Amino acid sequence: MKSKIINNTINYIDIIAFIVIVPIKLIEYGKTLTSGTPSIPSLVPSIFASLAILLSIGFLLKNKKRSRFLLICNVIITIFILGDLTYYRYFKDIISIPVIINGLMLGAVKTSVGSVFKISDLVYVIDLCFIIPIIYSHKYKQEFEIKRSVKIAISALTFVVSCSLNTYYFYKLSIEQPRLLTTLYNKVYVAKELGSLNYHMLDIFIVVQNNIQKSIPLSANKESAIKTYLKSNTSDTQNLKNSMQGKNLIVIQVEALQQFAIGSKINGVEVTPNLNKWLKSTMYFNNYYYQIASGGTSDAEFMSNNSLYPAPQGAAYYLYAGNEYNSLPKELKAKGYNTSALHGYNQTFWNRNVMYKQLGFDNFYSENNYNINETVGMGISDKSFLTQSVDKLKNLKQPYYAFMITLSSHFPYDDVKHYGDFNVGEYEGTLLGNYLKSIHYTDEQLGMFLDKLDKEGISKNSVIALYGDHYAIPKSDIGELEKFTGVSSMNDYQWMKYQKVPLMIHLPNALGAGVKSIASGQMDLYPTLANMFGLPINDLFGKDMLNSTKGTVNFRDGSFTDGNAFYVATTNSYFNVTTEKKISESKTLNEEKNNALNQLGYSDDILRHNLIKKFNNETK
Ligand code: GP9
Ligand code: MN
Repeated sequence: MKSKIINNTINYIDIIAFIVIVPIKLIEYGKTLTSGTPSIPSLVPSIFASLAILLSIGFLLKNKKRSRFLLICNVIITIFILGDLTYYRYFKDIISIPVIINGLMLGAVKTSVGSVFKISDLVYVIDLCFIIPIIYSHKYKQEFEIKRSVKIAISALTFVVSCSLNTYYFYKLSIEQPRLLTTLYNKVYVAKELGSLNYHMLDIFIVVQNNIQKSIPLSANKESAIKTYLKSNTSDTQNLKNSMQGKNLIVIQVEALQQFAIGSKINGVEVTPNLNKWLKSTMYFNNYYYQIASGGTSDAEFMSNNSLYPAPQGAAYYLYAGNEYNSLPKELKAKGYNTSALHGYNQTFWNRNVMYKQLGFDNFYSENNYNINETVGMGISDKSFLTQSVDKLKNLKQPYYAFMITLSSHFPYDDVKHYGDFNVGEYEGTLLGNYLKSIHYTDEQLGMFLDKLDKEGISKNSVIALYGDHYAIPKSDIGELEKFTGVSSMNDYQWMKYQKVPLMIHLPNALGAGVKSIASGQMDLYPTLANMFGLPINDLFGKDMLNSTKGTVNFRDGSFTDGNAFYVATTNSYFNVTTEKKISESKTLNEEKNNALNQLGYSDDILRHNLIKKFNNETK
């Protein structure tokens, strides 16, 4: 009797694992995405419903075949979980098929991804270590046989019930957040509400659908809606119009430089003394947000040079490197500028070698063109990069546009021995402490670089813009940011508030210097510069920050701010920016939310259908 029970338990170990262990894994994973507070009422039933669909298919198979089928499902789910967790810690997003397709890029960030992979994640594979040998060594001896017709009936019933339940949760989410499921603009929220399995199935479905969509021409109505929007997004400008024509343009994109580092002190010592000093003679945009998606640094570059939104999944630098753009370098080039990109790293990283050509950069000074005589963190030190860059700038034919990207302050900021002796006091040994050390180091090198530009007489004939590319502290380390800022238990808005990056624009003779607090983001850099340099404002989604009264910033996940209210898409909640408290959705806010989604959709269509090329051909 006892051996019969054991035998039957082993016979059905796969089903037991699928009903008990796999749901536990998915719920635990869901908790990580939501910092411990998953939306249990929808997540748990969604998980069971999606698993039940697989179970109902498996149930039709016999013993060994069923065991192996469910085991393969378990293995695939586990791979998704491990991939998602690792990816989430670094990118604050969940992995999607386009990202896997662009996996080569991930190969290049191995060190970063490696540093966010936790050994404790291996707990997710413990069950497999037991189940695999059991299933493969077990001799299936049937103690009782369920009739085929009964099997089919149970299977069909489970399938229908679980499909209906799943459909209900998908429907509920589609009502609560329209367009979320069709665009997947907020992947974390989908996984949080519907579970990882449903999210990945949806992702696969969307990839297939996207490829089909790409091959279907855009409707004339949609195309004209896009044109109408783009036309309406240009306005007559007064302030500084054409004022910088013929001047050089130097844009410095600083790795992970966040707003909260600027002006802050530790034990009375400034974290960024050089930038603090420099910003007194610059226009300082202190309400400027990064708007990147999963393309990280490349998205920041993409937006700053094109004023288009990043791709909803993957990186535009990979997915749309073959498109035509009316980019900043291309328009400056048309005005006789020499255009150069400078970044002392592997030229293929983020597909830059391909994309820079496409964007209209004449030269790309990469790792191959620098003497890698000193490395800090991920590659060439900012000190070496910036020092060698001054010499390169001196030799460029004027007027020029030089687009520079720094590297030393790259996550995980663990090359502390090279960052110098900045004392971070109580933050010593923490991620935030190490980050501040790295930024202090980069600030020192930037100070040296800016001084050299002054001494060489470059500054007086150039516009110099400097901004941070994206966040520095992953959400999983929110506690450290709370401690540093003194804001305990940050709400969703407060977290977003700390996602600002500084933008400083220095004009010759410190023209226009002062703090500008208009709500703005990386989309807005190009239109602002275009006005000063007398460039055409064609097909841009951003605004000229110096000639706009109202600032709106739309984020890739559908969040937005109009300067007064802030909508956080991940939790579908609105906040008053002044009181930092939750508010309810008004008609105007609902319209603004839809406008944001419309703009994201228009930009996506432009990328998907290479519309700028089409628009350019039409106006030729
Ligand atoms: C490397 C650098 C890093 O070239 O730009 O990109 P990131 O990992 O920050 O997206
Ligand atoms: Mn970066």
